[in-house]
Formats: sequence, C-alpha cells, structure tokens
Amino acid sequence: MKPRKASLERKSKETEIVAELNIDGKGQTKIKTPIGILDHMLELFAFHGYFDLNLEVKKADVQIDIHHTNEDVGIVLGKLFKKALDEKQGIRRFGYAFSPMESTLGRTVVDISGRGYLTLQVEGNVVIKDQEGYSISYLEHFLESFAHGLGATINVHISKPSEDLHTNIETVFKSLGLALDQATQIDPRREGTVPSTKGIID
Ligand SMILES: [Mn+2]
Repeated sequence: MKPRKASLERKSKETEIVAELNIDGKGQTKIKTPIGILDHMLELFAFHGYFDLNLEVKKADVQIDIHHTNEDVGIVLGKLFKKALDEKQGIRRFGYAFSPMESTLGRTVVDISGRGYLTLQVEGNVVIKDQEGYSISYLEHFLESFAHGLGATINVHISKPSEDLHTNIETVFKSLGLALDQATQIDPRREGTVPSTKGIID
C-alpha cells in the first residue's frame, strides 16, 4: 500500500495555513494556531486517531475575530484527509465512537461518502458558557468546514452537556478522532476496491 500522506498550503486574503498529515501515524502532532483551545483539541483528535498531524497558521486576521481562522483550519484539515485518502480504496468508510468525560458523553458517527454534511445536536437546554474565545457555534462551524473539506457526513451528539465548554468539546474531538480512525482503516476484504455500490466516492 502506498503511504497515505498529504500536505497542503492554503493562502487566502484572510489566512495562510500549512499542514501535513500521515493517516497511518502514531498520533504525533505539531499544531500552532492562534486559537489555543483548538490546538489542544486537534492534539487530542490526532492522538486518539493515530494521525500524525503538523499544522501551522502562518497568518490570520484574528484582529477581526477567530471566525476565518477557525473555518479555514477546518477546511484545510478536511482537504488533507481527502487528499491522503485519494480514491478511498479499501477503506471501511464508516466509523462511530463515544467518548465520556465526567457525566458528558460525546458521540460521533462518520461516513466518508463524498457528501459533506454535518449535524451537531446538543441534548437538553443547558447554557454552555463561551470560553477561551470559543463557543459551541464555533465548534459547529469548524466541524461543518471539516465535513465539507473531507466530503463526509458527520453526525455528532452531546449527551448530558456540561456548562463547561471545554468538557463538551473534548468529548467531541476525542470521539471524532476515534471514529475517523475506524472509517479510514483498511478492510482487507475490500482490498483495492472502493467501498461504494457506485464504484466511486468523489
Ligand atoms: Mn482538556
């Protein structure tokens, strides 16, 4: 099997990002964005997914706010996976995982279907405080950008959400890493073929 690696450089008027990924890695990371909580979450995600990920935001218009940076990191990460998976031969395609933290439970279901779609559902009506400049709506936008960049349907659910944003988000990024690790694994029964009745995933 050829190495499932990719690198990307994305420059826009708003941000400049360089990144490289090895899907079959050891979970080693070097992440540098201006959003501290996102660095922490991307480290957890890659560690639990056994992805080697280097990502650096070289330029960002954070003097406005973190909106563009948060979105563009999501896009780049999604595109990196898409590029490294190439024609997606032999992959399991589906993955799902749960991650508990105290009483909160994050669940992520992934289908690398070619269609970018995100659903994020937070159970109940707990008021989750914004923290470290981040919020649930930034999380949602990040995941949406990632789903579109990758071409995956991603369904995320947070049960018994905490008032603490960090806890909620951490269960999401850990379960996303675990689910994506499963979905990107090679199933020897599919060897050399694309896991779709259509014959392609584009
Ligand atoms: Mn943490």
